[in-house]
Amino acid sequence: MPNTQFMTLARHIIEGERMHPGATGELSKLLHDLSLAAKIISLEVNKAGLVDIIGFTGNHNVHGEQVKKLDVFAHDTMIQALDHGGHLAVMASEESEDIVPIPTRFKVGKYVLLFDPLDGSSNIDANISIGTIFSIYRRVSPDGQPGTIEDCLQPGYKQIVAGYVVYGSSTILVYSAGHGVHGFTLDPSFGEFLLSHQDIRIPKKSKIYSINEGNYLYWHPGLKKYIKYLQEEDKASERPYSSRYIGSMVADIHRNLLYGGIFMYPADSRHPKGKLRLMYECNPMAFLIEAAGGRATDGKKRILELQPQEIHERTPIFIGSEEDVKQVEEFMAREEVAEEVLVNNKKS
Ligand code: FBP
Repeated sequence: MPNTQFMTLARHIIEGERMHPGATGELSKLLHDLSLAAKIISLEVNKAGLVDIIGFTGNHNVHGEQVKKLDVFAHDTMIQALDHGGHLAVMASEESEDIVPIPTRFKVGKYVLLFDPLDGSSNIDANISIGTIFSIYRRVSPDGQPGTIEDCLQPGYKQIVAGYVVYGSSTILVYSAGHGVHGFTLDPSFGEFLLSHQDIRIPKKSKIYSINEGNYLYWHPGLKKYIKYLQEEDKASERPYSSRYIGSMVADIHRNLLYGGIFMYPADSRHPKGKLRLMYECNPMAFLIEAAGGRATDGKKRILELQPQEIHERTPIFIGSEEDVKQVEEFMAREEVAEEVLVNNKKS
């Protein structure tokens, strides 16, 4: 890789495509359009306190949540930046109940884009980091035709690119096209994403856990034991761990990617499928974290191997430093065995 001092995102993508003989440059153009949308959203987020974009629209989205003005702005910006380039067959967004077809006046392409236009939106008004999450597949329906729901319901391991943009103290776009995970910081002085974090590797073991402990009462008994275990003192295993939870998945995952850590949004007795969405939150993050040497499961099964049934389906997720994710899986499995023995003993 040449001198990276002025490695722009555009150049990095084109250099990456050279590793794919037969690449047409379409993916580079698609990612370029996506980065343009990120720049526009970043500008609006940065001045959110000044313009009338804070607060609610008064409408509710497909999840029954109140929609924020910035959510709609981010959704519309993504659609407008990406619907006319001729690279996409179809899109799907957290803010749209159904798949988003490419307007018939534009050429359809061979890629499929799923995105969460503004993740962590409950934090917007408090000026806490929020983000955009994206996931790209190759279409499975015939070329030249409008894309279909089947194009959007592919298992995560079929992603060809995934990433996120975090709008925080600076705006950083992190992506992987399967060759490592790289971060680009937006230089607002000339509006370019420049390589700032090359080939990010997540530490195998960490000292940070991220989970909404307010839900403790409703958790799986094995998870309760695991969190108590992390809070005990033991120098050899570097416990107690530190608890860090921002409540914006993008911001929590970004921190854990750089420092190491385990992020968990489990199923619980109130939310049997957890809260986070498989297609445009968990799959792209799992693709990134695995590409950085980490692990991502639903407590048992690899997130990327889950076969999606619908666009907005939810899944429990345990993601981050490999050894930590394996450990929480062991705690929960042990509890289930104990539970089974208990039930069988009661029967006998
Ligand atoms: P949105 O995409 O609707 O913002 O929801 C997702 C999210 O905000 C995640 O970013 C975050 O990890 C989680 O919900 C926080 O949920 P909770 O407030 O229940 O801990």
